[in-house]
Amino acid sequence: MRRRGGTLVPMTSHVAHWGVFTPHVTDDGRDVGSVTPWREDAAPSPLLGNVPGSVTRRSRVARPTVRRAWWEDGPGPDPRRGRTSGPKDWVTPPWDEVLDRLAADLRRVHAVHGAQAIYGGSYGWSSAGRFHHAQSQLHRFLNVVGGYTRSVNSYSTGASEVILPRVLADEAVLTQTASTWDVVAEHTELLIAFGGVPVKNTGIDSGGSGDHPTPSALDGLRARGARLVSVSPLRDDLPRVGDGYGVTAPHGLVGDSARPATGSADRPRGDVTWWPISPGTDVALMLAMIHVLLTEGLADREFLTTHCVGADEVAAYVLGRADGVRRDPAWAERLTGIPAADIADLAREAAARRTLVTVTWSLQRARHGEQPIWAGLALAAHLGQIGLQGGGFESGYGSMNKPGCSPTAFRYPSLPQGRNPVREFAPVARVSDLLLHPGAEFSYDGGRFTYPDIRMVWWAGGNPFHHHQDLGRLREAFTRPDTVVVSDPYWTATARHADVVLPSTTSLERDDLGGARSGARLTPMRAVTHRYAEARDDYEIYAAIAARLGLEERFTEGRDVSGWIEHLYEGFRDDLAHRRILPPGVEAPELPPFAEFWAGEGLDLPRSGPIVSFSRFRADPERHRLATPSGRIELASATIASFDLPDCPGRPTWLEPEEWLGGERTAAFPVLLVANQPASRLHSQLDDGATSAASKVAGREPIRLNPADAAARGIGDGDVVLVRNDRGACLAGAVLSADVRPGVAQLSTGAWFDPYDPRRHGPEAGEAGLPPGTCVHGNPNVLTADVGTSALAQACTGQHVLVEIARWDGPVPDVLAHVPPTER
Ligand SMILES: Nc1nc2c(c(=O)[nH]1)N[C@H]1C(S)=C(S)[C@@H](COP(=O)(O)OP(=O)(O)OC[C@H]3O[C@@H](n4cnc5c(=O)[nH]c(N)nc54)[C@H](O)[C@@H]3O)O[C@H]1N2
Ligand SMILES: Nc1nc2c(c(=O)[nH]1)N[C@H]1C(S)=C(S)[C@@H](COP(=O)(O)OP(=O)(O)OC[C@H]3O[C@@H](n4cnc5c(=O)[nH]c(N)nc54)[C@H](O)[C@@H]3O)O[C@H]1N2
Ligand SMILES: [Mo]
Repeated sequence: MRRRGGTLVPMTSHVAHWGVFTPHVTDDGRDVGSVTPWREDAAPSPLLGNVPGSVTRRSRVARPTVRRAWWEDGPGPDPRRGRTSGPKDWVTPPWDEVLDRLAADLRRVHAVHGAQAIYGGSYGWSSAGRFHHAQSQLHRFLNVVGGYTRSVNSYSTGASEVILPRVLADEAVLTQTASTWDVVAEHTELLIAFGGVPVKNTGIDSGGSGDHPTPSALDGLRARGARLVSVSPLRDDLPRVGDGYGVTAPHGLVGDSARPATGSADRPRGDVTWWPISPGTDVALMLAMIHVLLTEGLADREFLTTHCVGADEVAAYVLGRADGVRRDPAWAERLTGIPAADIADLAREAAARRTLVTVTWSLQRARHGEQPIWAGLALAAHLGQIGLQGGGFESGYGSMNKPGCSPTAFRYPSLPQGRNPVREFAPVARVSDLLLHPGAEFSYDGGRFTYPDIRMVWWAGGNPFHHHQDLGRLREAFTRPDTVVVSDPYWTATARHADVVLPSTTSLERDDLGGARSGARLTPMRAVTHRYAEARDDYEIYAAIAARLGLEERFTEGRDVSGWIEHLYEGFRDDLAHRRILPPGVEAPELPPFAEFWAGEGLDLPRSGPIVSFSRFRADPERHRLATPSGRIELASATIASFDLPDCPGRPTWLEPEEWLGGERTAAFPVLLVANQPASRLHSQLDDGATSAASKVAGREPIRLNPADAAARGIGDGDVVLVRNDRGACLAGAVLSADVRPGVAQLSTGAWFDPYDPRRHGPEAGEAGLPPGTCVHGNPNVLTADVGTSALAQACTGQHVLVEIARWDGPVPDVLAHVPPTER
């Protein structure tokens, strides 16, 4: 494998989910000292600032590390798992012995319980790079060994992945064929953005692109004088001109100064209106707008008749024909806090102008998360502009550098995962239920299924103690299996809840291929630093275990890492040359042979676009039928109705959630916490990097609250606060901001879970009343509810939770989350 030293390797590109960049390696060749963003990136992500120093950071796992009780007493359920109290609870045997034991344990689980007893769902983002993608590696390995219980759908769009194929189109199709930003910037007159267009999220896409068009597209839209209505509890979900991603890399990025700012203050501001909606009530607002369109004769009857089914059912519900409840603006004002007259005016304006209705993915990450997508689609259908330039409905603008970006016309190469003979599965966000309730039945997408009895959990490239809800319950769930294996480069909270921790390399330490569908570059990712300590590639780890099981040849097919990378590239090149993966009308690009590609900077590939979503369906709904049962947009679904689910009826419906400002729980927990994506990092990744570290307040994750709510509680800017409810508590650092709606607070996800343990953090805070298990760092998932969106999708509901907030005047424990448990 290629190793590099020296100070500067300027022509080497690398790819992270937050972009393409050049890493500048330190003199000793062990780490990255600084980075230069890709020269053609109009808006490089500030997350690049987390990269320098990430190879040798203290939080790296240096060598295979095993929980002493598992090593000495053998596998089995253990209430002490995840509750180790210091270095003496861990042992660090040599790689060979650890791999021997894992091979033996895999044999045991297969022989005694069967392949379905292994949970290989292993959800998570891992890192960019087509070959070393951690889940693909793990899944291929587990398939070679005999299979595993898998997870279905994602935390991102778990509700739309299930409901959208039944009413419109596959989530993936919707994303890939969303109207491109250039079309929107040129044609949209009124943008009604539920959840805003949170530019902070658009530095990211899976695989990483060198192109971030959202900030300039928004500027273009504003410059044209379009009206933008941002419906969101946070004003900055539609950033002011020049605010860009909302955070900056504290030490700057090399080469960044040459770049024009993402917006400039003297550009016209357009007409931006902030509608500070009560979280979780968007459906009411959407239905009330439909009410206005129907009662004032503004609904597009023709479009509803020719392109949709179910409009009558929606009308009956909205007009209250069956139950006498009119879903009109006055009704919606009581639920949403938005004045009725404004709602009515916006509906009229929307009917008169070229209007685009967008919903961010966040809206579905709450109870009944299926409904806002469906109701948003219904609103757009009543406006009748679906399929027109700059009009219609889109999901996920501003959620990622993906919807609205011109996609590459084909798939990139990836590691074949083989076949999984195991039928058992769990919806991804039901992981605690799966581990806690073997044999229990659950509903999903109209079916009834049973959770298998999981004896072994293997996680690579994900961090459930970052991403899952109700972490106290997840801790309990993680005590149930016999064996928990975690591969990660870093000592995440999930690694701390494992029996066997396998130190993986980071992408900077290995060769790979980089590419994202929203970008159009295939990048040779050459290793830039030495490997850290005893870290190994996930591939090598699985190959070594496969060898112990007599399955090495099946796993490796006789290739080493370089062999695989060349094989994947040449296969891709051949597929393109023979047009196997090219849609009609796209010219086949000619790719150089591997050696030439590998020595270069990367290849530009064709992109599709400009795209106007659903334009063909609009032009001819018979010839271009949708993949729904009726071939049309289903504003009501006979299929979903037939499932008879109280929490997901057969048409868009306002259903009161448990965690919202209008409910009974507010008596005890009056503040609605929005737990959204962090502006300063990707999820929990590189939380100890410079951009993320600079965002912390009093060493904790910042919690933003409205000055009035802070004053009522005697909380000042920079104070440490205790955020709590009946599930758990965390400390956080207060930031007062009028950009947050009154009654709402915002605490992003991703601060590494650091449960208070008097043995590690010292007894003082506990004596002052800090409950054990309180996250001293600020992870909101200690508070969130572990319930699905509904019995239809069973998706993540982590975005909203009711809490109370108070100033914490007791001793403040040090955050130990970034210190390996083998040290303290
Ligand atoms: N409350 C609340 N919770 C949420 C959300 C929310 O809105 N609110 N959002 C949800 C969403 S949308 C998502 S996608 C999830 C994200 O949750 P995750 O995807 O689980 O979060 P990450 O921090 O990206 O975890 C990736 C892990 O992979 C590791 N890794 C990186 N490269 C490699 C590698 O090469 N090999 C190995 N073995 N490991 C590697 C990283 O160190 C990191 O620990 O969070 C969800 N959780
Ligand atoms: N910097 C950064 N970017 C990211 C990520 C990251 O971790 N960091 N993660 C990536 C991933 S995996 C995903 S899936 C996407 C997620 O994309 P989203 O889910 O869209 O992102 P969020 O930031 O969770 O939420 C967007 C905004 O929705 C608003 N919102 C919350 N609840 C409501 C509501 O009830 N009604 C309305 N109208 N608005 C509401 C919040 O104020 C929030 O800022 O982001 C991606 N981009
Ligand atoms: Mo996500």
